[in-house]
Amino acid sequence: MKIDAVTIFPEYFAPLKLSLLGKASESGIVDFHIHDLRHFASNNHHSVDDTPYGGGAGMVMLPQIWGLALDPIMVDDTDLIILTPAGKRFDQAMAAKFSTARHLIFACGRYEGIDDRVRQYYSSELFVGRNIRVHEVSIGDYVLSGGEVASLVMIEAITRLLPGVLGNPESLNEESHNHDGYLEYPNFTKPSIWRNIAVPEILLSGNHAEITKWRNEQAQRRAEKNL
Ligand code: JF5
Repeated sequence: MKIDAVTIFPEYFAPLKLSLLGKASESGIVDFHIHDLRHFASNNHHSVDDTPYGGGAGMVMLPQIWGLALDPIMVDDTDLIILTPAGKRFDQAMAAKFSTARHLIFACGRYEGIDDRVRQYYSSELFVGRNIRVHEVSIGDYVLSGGEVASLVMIEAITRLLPGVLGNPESLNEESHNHDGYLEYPNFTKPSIWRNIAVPEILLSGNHAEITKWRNEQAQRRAEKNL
């Protein structure tokens, strides 16, 4: 999978070199390219934004600059992801869907966001015919200062699903352990008593049928929020 990100702060993407993502990149499973939007700014001040038509607070990112940045990387069969608090909520199902994509582009807005004509332009029939899809995505109901951290969240959730990235792929798919991608029962390890708190007896019993039953009950309680 190829992943491009366009940003005025390329340094935000330094963590892509670390841990699981770093290894996935070194092994060629994923190919990251981070682009500095400011390189496409042409005036003396290298401006990437201007005041909003219709008035109001803040600044809006210039469509011409985004067009120059996106045109050369917008190949056939691409999913362009625009991060915005107003987008469709990112969840595990969306991560699974994007993990089957060939090419993702993350457009990281700052200020009040990107001129909406960028979304409109790359959503047009011409691009639909080239298998280019545009998605406005939110990682949650809060406002960040830019799309960079939201992109990192999505990149981590998506790339860990790629074949060969996780050491133990069984932990991804085991139905009884998997509820939207995370464990919902409480976990314990050594020592069996820590600061006078004991691990539940059942987990030390070796009775795997009873352990599975107990874990399912715990997961159920947590799902019902009467923890
Ligand atoms: C952003 C305008 C983009 O704040 C976010 C965000 C919140 N949830 N998901 C994404 O993105 C940055 C802020 C303002 C455009």
